[in-house]
Amino acid sequence: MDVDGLNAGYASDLLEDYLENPDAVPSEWRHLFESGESDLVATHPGLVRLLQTLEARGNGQTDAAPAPAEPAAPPAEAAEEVRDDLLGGVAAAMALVKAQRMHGHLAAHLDPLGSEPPGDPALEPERLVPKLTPELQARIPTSVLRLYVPGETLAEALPRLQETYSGTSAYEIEHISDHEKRVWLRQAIESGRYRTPLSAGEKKELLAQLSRVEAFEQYLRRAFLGQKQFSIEGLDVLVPMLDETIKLAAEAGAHEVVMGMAHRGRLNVLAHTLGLGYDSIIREFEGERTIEAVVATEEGGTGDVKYHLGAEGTRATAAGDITVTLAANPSHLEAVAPVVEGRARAEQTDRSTRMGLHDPSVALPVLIHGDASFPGQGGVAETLNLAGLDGYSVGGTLHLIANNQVGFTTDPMEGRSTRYSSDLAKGFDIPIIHVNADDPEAAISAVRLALAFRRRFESDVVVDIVGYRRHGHNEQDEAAYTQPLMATQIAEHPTVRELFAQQLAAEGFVTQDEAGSMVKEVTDELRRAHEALKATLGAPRAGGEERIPASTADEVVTAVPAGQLRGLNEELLRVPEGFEVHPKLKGQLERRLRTIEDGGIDWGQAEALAFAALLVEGIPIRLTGQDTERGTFSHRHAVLHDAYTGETYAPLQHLDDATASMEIYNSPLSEYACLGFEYGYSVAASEALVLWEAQFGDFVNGAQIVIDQFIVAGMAKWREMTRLTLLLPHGYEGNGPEHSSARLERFLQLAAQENIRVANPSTSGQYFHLVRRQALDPVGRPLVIMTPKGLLRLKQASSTLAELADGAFAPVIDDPAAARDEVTRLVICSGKLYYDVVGHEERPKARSVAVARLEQLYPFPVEAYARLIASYPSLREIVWAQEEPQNMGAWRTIRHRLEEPRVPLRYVGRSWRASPSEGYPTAHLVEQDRIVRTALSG
Ligand SMILES: Cc1ncc(C[n+]2csc(CCOP(=O)(O)OP(=O)(O)O)c2C)c(N)n1
Repeated sequence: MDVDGLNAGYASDLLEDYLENPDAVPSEWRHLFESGESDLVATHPGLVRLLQTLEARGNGQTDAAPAPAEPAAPPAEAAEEVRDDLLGGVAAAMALVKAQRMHGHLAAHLDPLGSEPPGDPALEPERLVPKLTPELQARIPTSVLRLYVPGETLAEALPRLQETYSGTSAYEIEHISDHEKRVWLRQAIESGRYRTPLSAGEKKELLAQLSRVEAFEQYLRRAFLGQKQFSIEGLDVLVPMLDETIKLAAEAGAHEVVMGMAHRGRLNVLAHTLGLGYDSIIREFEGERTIEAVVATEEGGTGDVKYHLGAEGTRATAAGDITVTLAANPSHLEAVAPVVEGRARAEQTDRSTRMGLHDPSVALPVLIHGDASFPGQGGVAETLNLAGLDGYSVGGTLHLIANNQVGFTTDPMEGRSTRYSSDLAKGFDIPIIHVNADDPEAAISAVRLALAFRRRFESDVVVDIVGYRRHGHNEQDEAAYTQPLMATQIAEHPTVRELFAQQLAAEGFVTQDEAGSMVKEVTDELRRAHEALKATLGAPRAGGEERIPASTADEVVTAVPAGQLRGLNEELLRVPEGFEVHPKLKGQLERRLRTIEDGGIDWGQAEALAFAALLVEGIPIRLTGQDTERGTFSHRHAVLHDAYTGETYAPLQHLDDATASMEIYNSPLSEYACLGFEYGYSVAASEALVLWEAQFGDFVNGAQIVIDQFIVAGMAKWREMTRLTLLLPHGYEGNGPEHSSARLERFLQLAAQENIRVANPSTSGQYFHLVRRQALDPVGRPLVIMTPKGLLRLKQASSTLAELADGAFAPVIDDPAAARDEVTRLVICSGKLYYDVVGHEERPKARSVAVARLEQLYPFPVEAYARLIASYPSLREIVWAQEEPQNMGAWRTIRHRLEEPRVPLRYVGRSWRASPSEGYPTAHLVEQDRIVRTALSG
């Protein structure tokens, strides 16, 4: 192989690649480097240093002779023989070191049940070329190998290296594309900086924690036979790991640890990590609700099963008190992941500054995943993708995979296509630490390393805790039906507490008696709590149920004085000196100076004014969504781009009198994680107006779990208050089955007990008042707005300054031109269809027809509607007109509200359809025309 001339540069690049990762170069090059026959290898600075050391040693000098600062020329014939023998050996040693770092995990003893690791030929010194025999190993000094484990020669260092990378912990770090992170991790791992042995006191405390964990699970199982507790046993070490996490977070100055997890081990975490009293957990088992029952207006909420409830606790640490929250969680695995991230982000954001100051050190997010869920649920990938984005980063999340090597009854080989549950994280440059759950000291070290990395690089970290599941999926399941071999093995396997007690007894830290009494103490404590509780069961408890405040939306003043709006309008057009807005856009924006005086305030302008007024009133705003900064339909332009430099400027972040933050970000192309994130943010920041915008309303169904499980039900299940606002472009404009419908019917079907508000405003002024009402109403509720597309700039849908400066959001808009006494048919519609009806050629002829708009669909404006009907004395017919098919839109859910005993009600709209809209624009026009004609005269 020619490594001279033109090829030399290429070859030396390859050598560097090889030294970094032997597998990264074609095999013929690998063989060349490992053969020791290449001049290139002989001239490599690191190798040259080695040869000089060896020469010096040959000349009787010491090993400690300093290496030259600059690489010297290759030594001449004197080193020839040594080179033949050693150069290849060194290259092989380097390959071995790289292999340990990259593949050491394949030989690691991660499985508490003792399955044999697969190993890898690259890890075997005897199989390398040349063979790294013990003699050769003893001649290779570690100084040239860039190793951080102790040892002067490879022979001394290799066992340490193997122990480090292939022990009961293992690491996957070499996939990380950032050199600094890789080197930091190698140093941290190999130096053992985070593996300092626990002190005697710490060891005893660790045993005490494991005793608490075990005694708790065993007590509940015996006391409440067959009740679901989703036992943690087999992954007991998770609890001490969380304790270490909390301690380290407090030491690093965090005020809060925000956690999310599923069912597995949750009760144990509630008791021991959050500090919920044993009595409250036992009460749940006894069938009483401890989290005070949720009362949504009249009937009350549903509450939730015990292993879904959230909680908040305060933990005292040497560094001070720290709040620990566990987010309430639906059964839908991993759905809580983005919610936790959003909550953490809210905690980390100072919303009293105009841009929102973000300090990730304030709160640490911790997510506990299942080993089947982590690779299986797509929301995990969406969530991981948020980590590095400006609008979403939380300074790194600690991910703990509670890996019990089974998902319900599904084995890993049926549940994922990758070796490890954690492999997804590799694509996000996240370091992965695997640890055997039966080695509690290694598990504590894993947390220490993980958090040190997070702190240093503000990056996510994954710790894959490999354990087992001592019982079935829950306490009603028999594991041996489906995993018989594993179940037998587990039945014979001592608990981690037993193993650790034996270890500490052997090391002389505790006696077996002391270890036994640790368990007994906890069992006694549980028994006492249970007895005391039994005596109180059934008795009325103090405090009672706190009612959820009813909506006060009608009382909110949303109008803004005209003078103030004029001033804000001008400020919103202000850009820094020298900032060049695109010439075409500049003209469009400057038009806003005229419309504020002459009328024609369109959607984008009304929104900007609503936001600006809120910001000066001290209400923080966060708006995200795909392409939201500009607006999908190019109507918003909240973030301007200098036409020549590309620099950005958001006038809403520079208002003179603003006292609250305006966060605005384009989101990544995700609905599920992004909406979950905003839900979490909005719950933690209940004073803020948090809006999420779909590109087209259709796409919101990618986030259906967030809607069903959190947004509409969070209050009833967990009493979570949010004023999260969804902007969903909706309306039939001939764009086909998608891009037409935001699935209004779904929201209306989910609406009950005033859990959400659903509106379809038809003018920019209505939108202005609606948004402001949503932000200013002291009682927060989620709001779903069907937002328009064509109406964004439609003259008739625009408003005047007076309409913003007076008035309020009207849930129903009457026909302004109706000849009241003559009207026999009242057409009621919502949103954009109104303009199709009133703009139709048939409209002037239909004098006996009035056309009213229903602007708020839920809560249905019962009184306003009754007044509307009563105001038409000659009414003989009410027509509900909608664009959507009969099985979609509002019809089926509000029909009973529209019914009026004296006047027949009729449906006009598309027929029952499997798909929301026609695929052909011409077919759309025909259908739209038919609907309008029928409404007016059919
Ligand atoms: C989205 C979703 N799909 C299916 C289920 C039903 N389910 C409950 S637990 C479980 C297995 C979970 O396995 P894993 O993530 O490994 O956690 P483990 O129960 O083993 O701790 C499944 C499939 C669910 N809860 N959520």
